[in-house]
Amino acid sequence: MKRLLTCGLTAIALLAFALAAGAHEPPGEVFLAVQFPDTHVPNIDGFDDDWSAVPLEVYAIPSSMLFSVHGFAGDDVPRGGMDPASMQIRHILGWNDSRNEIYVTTKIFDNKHTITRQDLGSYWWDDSIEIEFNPRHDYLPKPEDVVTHHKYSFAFPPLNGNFGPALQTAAVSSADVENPTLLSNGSRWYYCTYSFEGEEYGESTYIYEFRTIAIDSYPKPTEENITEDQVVEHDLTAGEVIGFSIFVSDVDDSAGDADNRVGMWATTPTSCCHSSQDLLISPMDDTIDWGEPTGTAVEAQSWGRIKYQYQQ
Ligand SMILES: [Ca+2]
Ligand SMILES: [Ca+2]
Ligand SMILES: [Ca+2]
Ligand SMILES: [Ca+2]
Repeated sequence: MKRLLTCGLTAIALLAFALAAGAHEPPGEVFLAVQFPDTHVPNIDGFDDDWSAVPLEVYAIPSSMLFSVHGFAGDDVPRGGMDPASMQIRHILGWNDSRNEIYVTTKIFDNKHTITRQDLGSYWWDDSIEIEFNPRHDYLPKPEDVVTHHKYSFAFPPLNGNFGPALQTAAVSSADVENPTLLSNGSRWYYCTYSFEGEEYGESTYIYEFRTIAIDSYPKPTEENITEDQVVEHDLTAGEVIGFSIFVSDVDDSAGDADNRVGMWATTPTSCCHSSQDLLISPMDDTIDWGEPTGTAVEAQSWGRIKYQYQQ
C-alpha cells in the first residue's frame, strides 16, 4: 500500500480501471474520491473555492454522466440527457484519512430554485439533494439487523427551519426506520451547508458542501433511537472501494401540494436508494498542486465566504 500512497494520477486511473471489473452500477465504472491532505481539508462553508486544485477531468461527475431515474424527466431519456437550460449539475467527492471523513461538493444551475412544499417532511417535492454512502460496500440485499446504507437528504434554504425529513434529523438509513436524532446536521457525524448566486428562489447556481464521518453500521432503531456509542465507524483506507449514490431532484413550477418533479438526476442508472455506485477511496494524487497550507480548516475564512458576508 505504501507504493500506492505515493503514486500519481496515471496509477489512480489504472487502479480505477482494474477495479471496474467488479463494479455494480453502472457496470464497469468506478468513481473517484480525491484524497485531501491534512493541510487542505475543505472548510465546510458552502463555498467550493477550497476544491479548486482538484482536476475536474479526473474527479468531477458532470451532468453528462448522470441518469434520469423514475421517469420525472420523461421516457427513454439518455444518460446526460438533461436540458441545460433547466438544470446543470457537477459533483466532486473527496476524503481525508486523519479525520476519517468523506466530502462532497455539488454545484447546481437551476432555471428556477423552488421551495414551496406544504408538507415539511416531503423534501423531495422541492429542489433537493440526497447523498448516500455504504462504506461497508455490502450492496444488496441490505442486512436485516444493522443499518449499513446511510442517507443524507437536504432541501435548502430551510423552510420553517426544516430542510429534510423529520425536522432536522436528515440522516436516515434507507430502510424506513426512525431517524437517529444524534445524527443531526452540524453534529460531528455530518454537516451540509450551501451558498447561492442569482435569485434565491429563481434562476440561480447553488453550491452544496458536505462532510460525514464514514459509518460502517449501527443497529436498526426500534422503539428507541440509537445512542452514539452504538455507531461503528468505518476506517477509510486508500485503495478501497465503498458504495455511494447522489440524487438531485428538480422542481420548477409547483404550488407545493404534490410531487411536481421535472427531473431526478442520479449517479445510478436504476433507482433510488441504495448506494450502488463504486467509489474508489483514492491514494494521494501527487499531480495535484494544493498550494500553500490553509491552516486549520475550521478557522479558515475563504474568499468566497468573505465575499458572501459583504453581500448580506
Ligand atoms: Ca468550502
Ligand atoms: Ca429546472
Ligand atoms: Ca484510515
Ligand atoms: Ca428547480
